[in-house]
Amino acid sequence: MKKTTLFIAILFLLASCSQPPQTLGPIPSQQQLEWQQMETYAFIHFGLNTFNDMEWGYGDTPPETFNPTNLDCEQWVLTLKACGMKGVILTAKHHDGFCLWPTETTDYSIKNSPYKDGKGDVVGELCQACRKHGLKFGLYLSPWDRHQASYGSDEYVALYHRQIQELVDHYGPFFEFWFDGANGGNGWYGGANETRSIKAEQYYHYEEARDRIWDQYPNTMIFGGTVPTLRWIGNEEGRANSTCWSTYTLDFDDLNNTRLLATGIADGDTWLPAEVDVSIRPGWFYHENEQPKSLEQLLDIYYHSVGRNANLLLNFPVDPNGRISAADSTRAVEWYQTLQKTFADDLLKDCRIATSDTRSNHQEIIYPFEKPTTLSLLTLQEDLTQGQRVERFSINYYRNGKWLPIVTDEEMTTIGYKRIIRFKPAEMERLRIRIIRSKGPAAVIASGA
Ligand code: FUL
Repeated sequence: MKKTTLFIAILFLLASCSQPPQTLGPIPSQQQLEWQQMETYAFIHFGLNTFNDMEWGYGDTPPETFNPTNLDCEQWVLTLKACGMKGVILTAKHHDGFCLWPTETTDYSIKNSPYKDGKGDVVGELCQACRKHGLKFGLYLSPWDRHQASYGSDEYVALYHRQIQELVDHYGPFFEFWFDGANGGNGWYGGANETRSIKAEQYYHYEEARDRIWDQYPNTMIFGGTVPTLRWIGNEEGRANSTCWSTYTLDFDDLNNTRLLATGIADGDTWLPAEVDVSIRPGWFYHENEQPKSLEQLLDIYYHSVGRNANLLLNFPVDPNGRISAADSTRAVEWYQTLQKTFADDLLKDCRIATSDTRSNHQEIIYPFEKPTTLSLLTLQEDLTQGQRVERFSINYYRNGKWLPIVTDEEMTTIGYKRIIRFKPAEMERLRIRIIRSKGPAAVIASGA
């Protein structure tokens, strides 16, 4: 029997005797499961800000300044594929209101830029490149628009919905659609130069916005607004909490509670898995004086996102030439190859599971090694079709006649889709994983490195 299957079988057996496993609480939809399996995908922040050294354009920057001379969406896609990204989400419109596709809804678009003499369409070009090279495609369309005179009125909401409709009609399918959370404040607003505040929860009619997308592409995951199918992790530093539930409550206040967003809600009534968004550089947009994060920082980000039951949305700021810079692509490929090497060999794969100890009343599994083996990483995964169950576990190793705890800073609480525990390298004769507390019988698989 294959090791992994055996582990599942044993854990169910220990805890549930003859009862088949029951679902406890929310479980993911098929679309949420498939999304979770993507693990890593990219953000691209590109627009007027790129050419004006800004993060949040005010809405009055001239479209003529958008002038990439060497733009190549295939270069983006091939770079992202080389660092293991399964999809890409582009800022079709950021808060400044400038549209990267030739929209009918406003003149504040690529049509009035020198790029391809106004005939360019970055959304379309990236969409094509993704299709050609097999990368999933997604879009970010900022609800907040600092350019539009009508922002704050119903007229603007209708315009925003028309923009969604155009994008759906021309560029789908999308694996994910972002309704960004930054909403209202000061802006140009057609020359008004004022501060406008709205109540996001009601103002944007998010249900209708979502339905426009789902009418044609029902498998699109939704970020933000009042109707999300995934949740923001609550920070932009690349870090989920070590306790990270995929369950939550769909209450608008909770959706803005950064402490809860990082941990999830153990008894939440909705499956709402976490996404960690972070930029490879300090800014979301390109700034010449910024450098990519170090390899160590990127590895920490991976272990603190994918390794803590969250997906990783890693941003690449495209430069004013229209390229992902060599510094960023070199670093990201190095990062991906390091991870590939680290996880190439599963050191548990040849273990014959010989012992399972029920005396403690815990679900547990012991891996005896044929010869002393050094491990420093353990990957655990729950079968999410049964929901997320494990609340506490422990990892021990056997050496010279004694069981010892592994040495790690990680709290050993939740597992979820994937949990990677890094620990001080330890040579061991056996490894023991014990499920100490769980909402029900847990189905967990493990691999080691
Ligand atoms: C935030 C925005 O304000 C930032 O500019 C960036 O787009 C980030 C991903 O989301 O809410």
